[in-house]
Amino acid sequence: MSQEYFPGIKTIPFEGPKTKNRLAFRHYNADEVVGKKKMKDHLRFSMAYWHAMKNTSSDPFGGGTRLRPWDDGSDTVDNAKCVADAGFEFMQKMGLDYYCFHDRDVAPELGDLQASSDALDAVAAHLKKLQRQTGIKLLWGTACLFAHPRYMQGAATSPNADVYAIAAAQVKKAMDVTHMLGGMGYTFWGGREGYATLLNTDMKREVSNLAHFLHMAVDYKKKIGFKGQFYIEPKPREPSTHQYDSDSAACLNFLREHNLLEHFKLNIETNHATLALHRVEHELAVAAAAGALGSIDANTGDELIGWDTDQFPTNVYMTTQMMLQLLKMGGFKTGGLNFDAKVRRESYEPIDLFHAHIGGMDAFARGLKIAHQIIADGDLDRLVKTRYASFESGIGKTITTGKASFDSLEKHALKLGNVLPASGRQEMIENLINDYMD
Ligand code: XUL
Ligand code: CO
Repeated sequence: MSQEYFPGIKTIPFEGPKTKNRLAFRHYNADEVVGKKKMKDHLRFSMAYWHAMKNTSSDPFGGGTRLRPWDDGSDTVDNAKCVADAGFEFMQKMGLDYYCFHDRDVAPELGDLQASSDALDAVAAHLKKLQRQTGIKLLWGTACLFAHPRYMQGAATSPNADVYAIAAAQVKKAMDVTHMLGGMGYTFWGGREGYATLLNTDMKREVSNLAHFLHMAVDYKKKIGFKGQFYIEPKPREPSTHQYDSDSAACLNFLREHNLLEHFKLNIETNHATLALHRVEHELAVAAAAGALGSIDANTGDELIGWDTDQFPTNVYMTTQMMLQLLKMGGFKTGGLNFDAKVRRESYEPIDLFHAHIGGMDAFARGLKIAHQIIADGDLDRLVKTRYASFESGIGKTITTGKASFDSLEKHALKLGNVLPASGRQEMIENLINDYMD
């Protein structure tokens, strides 16, 4: 890393909530211990290569606006290495310990598969060197199976077997590179694995082909000895009308039906949850209940726009609810908080990347501290426990332990008068949570 791509910006320090310095953390103090772990080990922040380094901020109505002095726009290995240098400088200055990439973010897609794979190998060797120099690790890798025109009708759900084969070869290579870089995971996001209209779609065949694809990935993982975690990232639509991996519940059902559940966990993204008309904490809770909450793509949507706007998360109420789910399941094992988020098109200067990540990291640090305090105090937990207390003994326990029958329940019910559950106390509980938000 010879050239400095972010001159004038030093490593972002922790200065506490009273600081006036906009290039400082107010809440994220990497080495501060919360509960039993350091903040950085709870949160495991990651840079999304595609948004931080490659995104130009173009939108459907206009071209890119971003200033990216590290990228000359050429499809060369040399240029890709400059982008990597800038990425590692950025991560070091931000204190981001992990990163995630698509194969085509880090290296150019060239005229044919072999040339693209060779370019990827060349850049991967450079990434390995940068990882060694900085200690930054690869949280997960993935393959871009949605940008090239060949994938216009899907990759592992394409109606064309040759396209399917090229997708498989691309994933094979991306897995090799992820493995070589010591990646802790590998993500499958079904960018176009869905349909535009059912009229031309054999859904049963497409879903079954997708399952075969993932089984082949599991086989290949074993073959090369890759120990990282496989993730599926749910998203209901956009760009497709309907995606097969539409939400946590749909993904879990698909994985179970096709005997894949033991090999996969979910990578939950906030804005995808919103598009599925769920709150992110719902998606996290569904995944966690199945023992399949693996990683998080941290961002947020705009309630008024309704697209996958991938904004940086700043809402502490939301990060608190996310951290409550995460702490309750015992924290990340292989996963982390990957900022799959982009600065607004109007925020086009390199320094805006710093402001954006500082805001996201501070919002999650506050969410972590608040969630930890809520759990430590135990009031919320006690309220929930009390609400379900009737299942801990007597007739309730026979239900919980599977010993009840309609006959035994009828016998019990006939002895009861008019029964009502206790108040849900939603407002009181919301007030309780707000007490922590100062
Ligand atoms: C797209 C999205 C992807 C995945 C990786 O909405 O979230 O960037 O995270 O392919
Ligand atoms: Co994502």
